[in-house]
Amino acid sequence: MRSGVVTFKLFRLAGGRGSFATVKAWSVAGLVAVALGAAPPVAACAQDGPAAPDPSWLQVDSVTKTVTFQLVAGLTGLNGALNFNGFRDGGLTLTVPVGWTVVMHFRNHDGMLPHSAEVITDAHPLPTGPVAPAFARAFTLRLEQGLISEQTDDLRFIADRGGSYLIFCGVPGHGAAGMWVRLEVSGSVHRPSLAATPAGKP
Ligand SMILES: [Cu+2]
Repeated sequence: MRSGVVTFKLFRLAGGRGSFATVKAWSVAGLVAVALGAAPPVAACAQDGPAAPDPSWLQVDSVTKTVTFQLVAGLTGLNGALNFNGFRDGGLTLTVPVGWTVVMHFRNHDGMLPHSAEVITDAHPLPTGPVAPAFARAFTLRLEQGLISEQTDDLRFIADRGGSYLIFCGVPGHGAAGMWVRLEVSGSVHRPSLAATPAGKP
């Protein structure tokens, strides 16, 4: 009966994502899960990206009020690598106190596609390409063309206005396809944090 469960899950995934590569990865994970006697839902969680953000992605200097974030485009194969740090569609939120300096060390880990990043105002619908950044210098070089595999660039800005923002890939079509996570600039927190959050439209 196990194989029946796995087949159902693969079918459901194929309908939801429509990605052959993802389905293939799932089928392997499912078979491994069955072989090990693990429950398929555990494998399902693992395939959706890290269950929790890696603490090493965030460095906090409370003296200079600077938060440094390792922002990695295409860290995993999730969503055809259209993800930041393995999260898509707002599934990761960086929260910083108002007035802090934010440094994002951007790196493109995707071996196939170019990517970029910019901080933009939360928008409906999502832009189809680059838009004006919400803060000065809150964008990478070659915002529209993207940086190629293993290229890096830094975003550096002062989060001087509270609100809800998106960390968005400016390469046409990527952001709208889910390549964005969230930045919250809050007047009611005293320390930056990074957390998995419900994925969905902004
Ligand atoms: Cu991209």
